Amino acid sequence: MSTTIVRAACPHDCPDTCALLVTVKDGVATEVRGDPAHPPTAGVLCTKVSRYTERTYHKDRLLYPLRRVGRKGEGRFERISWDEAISTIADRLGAIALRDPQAILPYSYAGTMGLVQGESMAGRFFNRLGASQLERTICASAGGTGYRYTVGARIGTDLEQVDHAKLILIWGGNPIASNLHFWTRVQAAKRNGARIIAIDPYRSLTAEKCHWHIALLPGTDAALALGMMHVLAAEGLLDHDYIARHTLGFEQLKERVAEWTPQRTAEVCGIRVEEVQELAREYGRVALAGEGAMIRANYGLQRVRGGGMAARNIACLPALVGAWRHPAGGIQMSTSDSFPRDHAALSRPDLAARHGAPARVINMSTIGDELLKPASPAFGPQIEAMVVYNANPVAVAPESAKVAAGFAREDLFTVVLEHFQTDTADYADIVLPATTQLEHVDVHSAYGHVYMMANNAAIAPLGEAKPNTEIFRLLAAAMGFEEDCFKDSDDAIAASAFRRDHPRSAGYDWNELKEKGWQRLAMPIAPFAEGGFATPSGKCEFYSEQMKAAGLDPLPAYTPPYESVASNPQLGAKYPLAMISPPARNFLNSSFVNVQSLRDTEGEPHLDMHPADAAARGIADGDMVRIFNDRGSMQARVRVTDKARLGLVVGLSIWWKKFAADGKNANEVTSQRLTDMGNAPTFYDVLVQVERMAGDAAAAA
Ligand SMILES: Nc1nc2c(c(=O)[nH]1)N[C@H]1C(S)=C(S)[C@@H](COP(=O)(O)OP(=O)(O)OC[C@H]3O[C@@H](n4cnc5c(=O)[nH]c(N)nc54)[C@H](O)[C@@H]3O)O[C@H]1N2
Ligand SMILES: Nc1nc2c(c(=O)[nH]1)N[C@H]1C(S)=C(S)[C@@H](COP(=O)(O)OP(=O)(O)OC[C@H]3O[C@@H](n4cnc5c(=O)[nH]c(N)nc54)[C@H](O)[C@@H]3O)O[C@H]1N2
Ligand SMILES: [Mo]
Repeated sequence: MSTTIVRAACPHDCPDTCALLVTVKDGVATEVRGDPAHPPTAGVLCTKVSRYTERTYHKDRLLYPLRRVGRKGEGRFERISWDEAISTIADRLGAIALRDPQAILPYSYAGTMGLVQGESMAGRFFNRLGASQLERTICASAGGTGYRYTVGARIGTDLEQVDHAKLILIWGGNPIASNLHFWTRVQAAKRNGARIIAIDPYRSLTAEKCHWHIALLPGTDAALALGMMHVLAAEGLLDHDYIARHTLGFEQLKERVAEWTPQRTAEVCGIRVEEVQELAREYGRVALAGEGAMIRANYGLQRVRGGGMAARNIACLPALVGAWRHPAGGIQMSTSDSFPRDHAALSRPDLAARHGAPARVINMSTIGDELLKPASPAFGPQIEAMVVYNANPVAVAPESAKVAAGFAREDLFTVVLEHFQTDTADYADIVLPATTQLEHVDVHSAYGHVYMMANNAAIAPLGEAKPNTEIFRLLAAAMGFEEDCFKDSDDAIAASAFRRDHPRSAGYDWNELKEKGWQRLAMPIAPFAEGGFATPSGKCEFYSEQMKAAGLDPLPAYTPPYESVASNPQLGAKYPLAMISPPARNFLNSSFVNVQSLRDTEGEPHLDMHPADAAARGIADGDMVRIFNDRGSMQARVRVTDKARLGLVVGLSIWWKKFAADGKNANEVTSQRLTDMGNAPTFYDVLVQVERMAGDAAAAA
């Protein structure tokens, strides 16, 4: 009997990117623990990942290549050999590529965040093929763009400093569910006397545990930040020295925020005037006292029409009050740009050059519309083939009826690389079984801390599963791609992932990282204490020439949602309830929904609804309801609760459609309209109506 401990990294789309210790007994992974020595992980894992072996050894794991025998979406498949699968795919893609390779589209996101199993070999393959490029906007590109315009790069407050903060604004985030290791630090800060404030339309698990919860209307965060800046400027709560040395456009900003009186702000945000004033004063006071005033700006505030501007406005706040001076001050939205990743080496964009003009770009967030477009001079060729990996678009992409209709096209050839028979895999022509993190090698950056992370393979692949890299190697060989890079091993790719010539990752050595498991980048603990922003001016840009050039307002502004009762009264008369569908604690986007113990904890699709909104519709706690708008409908069981503010309904997500009674989820009602910046989706910019389903009695469950 042999027992070993293997160093690994959590691959999931979460800011925490934990260091794992995997216990392997006689070739079987028996336990996954958090590494106590890794400062961000500190020996703790979330419920989902502490049960990782349950997912890896799940009875429904895909273990063999499959060919569809039923209708698209029906989910009937038969086993085929790898040889047959690869030659079928190579023949189909090859024939399409002869006409126009841009009729082929890869579709992937962050099922694994690994740099090797993500965009390395797959990127090389599609670049060499000349396929359409996918614009990967589904999560973070609105806020990322707004933040970059202002601060220059997605760099922010160091997670390990949070314990020392005296004030923490948790703005549009629910860290107990989605950023657990940040929450642990918030608890430490709280014990040291910090005050914690949640800014969220919903009393989330996190908001419930904060000292103060400001329940603004969805999509109004940009206005709240403008109102805060108004108060700071009007009451002289400003760090004039920091402003003079490290910011650009203060005079114009002052003029702009003068319009945003607390009264106007409160009205737009649906909160009290005193809430605007108190929030600004407390923030200014703590920062100007030289104590840590930190903002954790998260994703909840970006998924609306004005999401980019909201992130930008909030990113202006720390510079106004000099909060960046303190290591536990400033703002963290993402630490992603801290990492000197070598994209050119990983995915080899140079391989596309042989095709002449750059390939067209297709936005993943409008995949429903894109799949339904015919060929045209403006669009180019119709999409004839899709290769999906690390993603589940039929469940997660907006306006799902159109997405499903697109995937159901008989003339579309679809390949899905997966661990499980997801809603998307049901539409595949060929399903290929992929390995999980315990079965392959990878290297990771993170977006909530600043450590490079190694993942060693703990066990042999289950069944006939193969790593994504190996699948694209086989496809490349079958299609006659002869470049040497298609023979690189996963270790060779990992060795090229970070730049050795960059001061933050100087001397990066993959073999050393594999052995140690993790390595901190050479990042300062207070990145902008002395300015040095990554913008064109080197300052925090209250006024942005880049935004002006992009046709945007160069100053902080407020863009109302597409769909709100205030911004669209006509639509609001028909569909008076704002709906948001943020992550459920026990799911990770749509991953883990099929792990029985985790699904049992979530129960079934729910809709949280304010008592007055429920009463007005004759809805009682436990009733089944239909949630609908012009795009579609879904069913859920109501929880009557004042966690949802009046006029708001909340459906924690993202359910697999096939586990819902009606085969639908929240994305039936979301729209494909895009944000002001970054071409991102507007998942939380949705109006619906809710009605009790006829014949349904409460307590049916
Ligand atoms: N357990 C778990 N963890 C996850 C994920 C998961 O699915 N499950 N997903 C991962 C991924 S991909 C991401 S992007 C992150 C997302 O995690 P977060 O950054 O926490 O973002 P969301 O979960 O989208 O929303 C967080 C909160 O924002 C609130 N919110 C909604 N609309 C608004 C608004 O207009 N303004 C404000 N201020 N708040 C609003 C919601 O009510 C919710 O409580 O988490 C990651 N971690
Ligand atoms: N209504 C609503 N919709 C949303 C959101 C919301 O809050 N509300 N959130 C949005 C956000 S923030 C995001 S990031 C997206 C997430 O959307 P996706 O990135 O599509 O995330 P998942 O749904 O978790 O699907 C990832 C899939 O990748 C597979 N996978 C994991 N590892 C591997 C691997 O190594 N190889 C292969 N081949 N497959 C692998 C998993 O089994 C899983 O099925 O969803 C978005 N959709
Ligand atoms: Mo995300």
